[in-house]
Amino acid sequence: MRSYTFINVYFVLFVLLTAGCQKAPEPYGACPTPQQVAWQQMEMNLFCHFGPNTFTGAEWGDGTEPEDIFNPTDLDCRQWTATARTAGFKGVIITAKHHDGFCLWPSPESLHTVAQSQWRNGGGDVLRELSEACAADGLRFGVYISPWDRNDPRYGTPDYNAAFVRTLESVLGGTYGPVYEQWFDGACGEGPTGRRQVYDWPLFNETVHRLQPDAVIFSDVGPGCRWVGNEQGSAGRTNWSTLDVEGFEPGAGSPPTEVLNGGTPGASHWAAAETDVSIRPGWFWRESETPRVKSVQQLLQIYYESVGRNSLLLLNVPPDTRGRIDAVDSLRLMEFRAALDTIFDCDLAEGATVSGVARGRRFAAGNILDPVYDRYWAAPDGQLTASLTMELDGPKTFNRILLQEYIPLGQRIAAFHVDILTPEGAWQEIARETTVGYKRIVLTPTVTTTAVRILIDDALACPTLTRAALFLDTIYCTK
Ligand code: FUL
Repeated sequence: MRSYTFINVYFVLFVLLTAGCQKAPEPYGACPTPQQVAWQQMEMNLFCHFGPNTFTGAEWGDGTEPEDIFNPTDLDCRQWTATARTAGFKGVIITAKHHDGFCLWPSPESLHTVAQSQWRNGGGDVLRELSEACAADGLRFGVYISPWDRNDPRYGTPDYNAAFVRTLESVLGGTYGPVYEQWFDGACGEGPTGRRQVYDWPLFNETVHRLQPDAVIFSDVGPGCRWVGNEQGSAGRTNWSTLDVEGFEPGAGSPPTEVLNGGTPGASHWAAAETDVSIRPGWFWRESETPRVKSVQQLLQIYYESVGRNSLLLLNVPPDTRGRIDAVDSLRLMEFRAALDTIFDCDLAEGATVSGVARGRRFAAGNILDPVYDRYWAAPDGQLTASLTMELDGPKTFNRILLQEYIPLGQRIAAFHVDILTPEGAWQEIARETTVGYKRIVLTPTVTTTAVRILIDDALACPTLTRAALFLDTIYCTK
């Protein structure tokens, strides 16, 4: 009788202890909202610079361009979205209003819009056509609306901020459906003697959140996501999604570009980096630049240095004067897609056996092979280092290691390295890096091995990993 009682007590204790370990780790520090997680999972989006500059060849129009200059001869937004979808993009962001102030929709707040142009006798609306095309092709729709306005006579006066809010309202108020991202450009080229506008950023952000609660707001400093600090397509090799935003604002008041490039570990605000870069030398289409559309090699490098470095890629592919994506650009996008599919279609870690200390069965090491994002490995509380060994399903040859943290619980890993097993049975280091974040793709020499060891050397809290995969890239030359 007594021994039964003991057995019961031990059993209950055992169940309680294991149940305790099965609890997910507490979130660490600043964490993304569900909207920010969904945004990061989009990975690649299309940027479309389109407006009077498409017709004048300027990069920054001065706002005096006659409205009639905007006259696409054959606008077809379904051609943009079909191209984007086939290339693997999940959303499209259009320059609804660039710095020249011209509105691609009939904004009631301006007399410098499609409504004043000869295009479709003033009856056209690019935002309507694009938002409908996005919905039809299963893409999310986003807008760039420049605060700097070289046409609006109110710019530089107290009236401008309220006018800009009404401009936002006419785009975000519902006419064009859900908007997944609002892009606020911090650029202003007025110079020291130009008009000076003190922007009411809190009011602008509140307006976006009020009308589009799910929209992620881009600016140099967020609040939704941040500029990566350059227009070359390169996020920091160390790249934290957290950023210290206290005392900073978009434009001249933003943190130094190196900080934007790498984020701030453990900072109190989540604003992952977005890498915006153009497929052409300029942001707008120009016939003379068609021979300089980026090569597949350049696009792969950008992919590795953006998506592969915990950033979202916003690739600009500007429509031409017809209002279509140039055949050279769309062909290049298809080649880029084909290259990505060739490289990433075959995960060489599939079929591996993974071992390593976990915080319980629910968070077992083997979860890193499961592509379901919400199934992840996690270390026990207080453990800031870890070692996960993957015994591969036979000898495998690879040169790319893909790792993903489970970011809803925060970004934790601060340093890691990767070893492979040599034929002599020793471990040999092939990569040493710092951050992982939502997605990290490490480029290594081409190696053949039967086992891989991921060693987490430092973390801000007990680490998580939701994915580890191995690939062989025979297309992108690192030399
Ligand atoms: C910059 C702008 O000044 C460029 O014209 C372009 O729109 C780029 C994406 O952002 O700040």
